[in-house]
Amino acid sequence: MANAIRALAMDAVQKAKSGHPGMPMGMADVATVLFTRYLKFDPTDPEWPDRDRFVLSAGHGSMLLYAVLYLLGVEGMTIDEIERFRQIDSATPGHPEYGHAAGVETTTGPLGQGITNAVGMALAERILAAQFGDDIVDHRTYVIASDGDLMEGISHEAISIAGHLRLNKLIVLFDDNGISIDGPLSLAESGDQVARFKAANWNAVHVDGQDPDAVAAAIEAAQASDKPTLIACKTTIGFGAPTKAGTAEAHGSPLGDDEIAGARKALGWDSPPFEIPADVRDAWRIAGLKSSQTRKDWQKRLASLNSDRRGEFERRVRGDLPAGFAAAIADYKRTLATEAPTVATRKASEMALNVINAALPETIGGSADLTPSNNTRTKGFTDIKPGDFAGRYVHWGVREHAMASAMNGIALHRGLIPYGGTFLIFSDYARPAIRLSALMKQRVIYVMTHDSIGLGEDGPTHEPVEHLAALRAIPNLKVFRPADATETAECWQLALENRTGPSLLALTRQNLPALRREFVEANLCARGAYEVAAADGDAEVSLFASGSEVEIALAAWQAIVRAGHPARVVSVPCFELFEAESADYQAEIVGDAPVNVGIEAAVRLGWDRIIGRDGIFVGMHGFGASAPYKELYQKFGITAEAAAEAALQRLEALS
Ligand SMILES: Cc1ncc(C[n+]2csc(CCOP(=O)(O)OP(=O)(O)O)c2C)c(N)n1
Repeated sequence: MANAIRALAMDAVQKAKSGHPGMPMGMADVATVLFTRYLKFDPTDPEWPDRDRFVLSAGHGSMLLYAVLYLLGVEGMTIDEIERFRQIDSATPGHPEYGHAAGVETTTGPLGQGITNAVGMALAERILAAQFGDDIVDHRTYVIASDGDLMEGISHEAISIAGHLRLNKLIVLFDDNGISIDGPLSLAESGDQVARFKAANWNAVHVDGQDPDAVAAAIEAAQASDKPTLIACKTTIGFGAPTKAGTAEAHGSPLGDDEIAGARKALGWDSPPFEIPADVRDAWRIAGLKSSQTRKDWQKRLASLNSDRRGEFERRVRGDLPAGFAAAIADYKRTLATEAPTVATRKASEMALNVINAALPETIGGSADLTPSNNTRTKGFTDIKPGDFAGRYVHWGVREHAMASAMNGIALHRGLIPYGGTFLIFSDYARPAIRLSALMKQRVIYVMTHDSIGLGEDGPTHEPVEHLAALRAIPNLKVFRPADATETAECWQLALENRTGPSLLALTRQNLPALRREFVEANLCARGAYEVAAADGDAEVSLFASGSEVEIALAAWQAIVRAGHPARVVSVPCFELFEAESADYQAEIVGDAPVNVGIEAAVRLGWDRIIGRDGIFVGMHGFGASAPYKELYQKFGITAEAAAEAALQRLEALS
């Protein structure tokens, strides 16, 4: 049965003229033991909520996963798709991508992400079990990880948080083959992974990965462990290939016709490419049926819940927000309109979260050790602790990258909506995972405070300048920068309602006055940009700003109007939503004033799309500095006076 994986992998890579045969051939025995004997998975219902999750963290070995899904009989994973490995619009892309084929639980390929997604999945399982009971939620998360996964820095973050939280239903099968791309691992690594995992509070063992019984015994021991488990499986990369096995040459290129012929001989496999002997295929298909009764029993247990509980579980898995959520936000906005608080948007975010977390039992908050700064922990929240998953707040520790990647795992698991905080500057430390949230279209919400030089005294190491532009460049990520408490509530609503991608809220440390003082039921941030001050007559100047700079734009507007020139102000809380609007709406909001001014305490990149190449930009041109924030705004010339003066000078030059 394992040779079926090997044959499909080497033949598909050969046909595609690219790909990675070595890992699937080396790990074929381990995968066969796992999928045919232990993984709780039903090919006829691959989305079954209580299935075990399997993550191929070493995503370059994607043919291992595709071969197994085909052999088990997962709908859509046909032999044609295997033959179309790595071809356009196939279900079998170069690295596994979420959404192309049933049974692919997450997108992997950037090493270290998969194992960290799996930590999030294992955590989500425990949280949901605490909420719905073990009768409804009780599954494991298995990972195949490679040397590369474990060399990546993110793996340190992932294993330490998993060990700390005692995620004992997480089982990592490590392909301990001693080979990476450049050659033997000894070129760049001399650590002891088993010792490392043990030090991180894991159970960790060595096994012979080519011995199915040894692998099975290790999995059974792992299932009984009260800690997460690493099983270091000693394997031979490219197992069966006569000259390339055990060498880096088997890693990432087709073996070639002669080598494949030799491997067929060595493995005793005489079927032609893409043909699986009937007895082997039948054995796989029968193994695929093993969880069918378990799934039916689970469905009976779900059906026997009272209708409210069942309805709630099903709603959570579908990802619908509860009825009444929009009304709760509207009520809250009504209060804000009366109270008109002057608050930092990070504080406004906490205020919004108090309403949101009360209305949505599915939110799971957290922060990478900046809870009091990010304001992410709300009234009534209790902490998730080692072995105790009844709370709704995760202290991720100083692990931004793992927080983001594990939040992807939580979102992919279904049933929960994760949000997590850090400083906007440290979005760089989480960026590879943020990009994957966007690629995988997952509802993950990033709460990023201290969003400009407005953070002040901490200085240029902590002051983002290029980050908004860099984040706006990620396709399918919505970057929100609200200007007051009402906009913050609206942006939170939009983030939660955005079911097909991540959102990031960039929030201030410094206080901001209330911009919106009248209740408007509609979510004005939903179109990305809207007029907050109109011109009296034909505008000569249009001022555009986001977040904390809207206040500056309004003060500049007053000065320009006082000088006798009609002007208007547009708040731009979300570039991406604005660009999704009709050309008519965009033209109306951009307007046709002879002078456009953009104000944002960040670099100009991206603003030309709104203010035009000849627009005036009032913002940052280099790094920040350390000082009380009002002095920094003066020093860098991001003031109402500077903006008004630049606009008036330009008007004069044009006249
Ligand atoms: C973050 C990241 N860096 C680099 C790569 C490119 N890459 C793919 S596999 C690999 C290492 C291969 O070694 P190993 O992980 O041991 O896999 P094996 O050769 O055993 O299949 C590298 C560097 C990647 N996929 N992700």
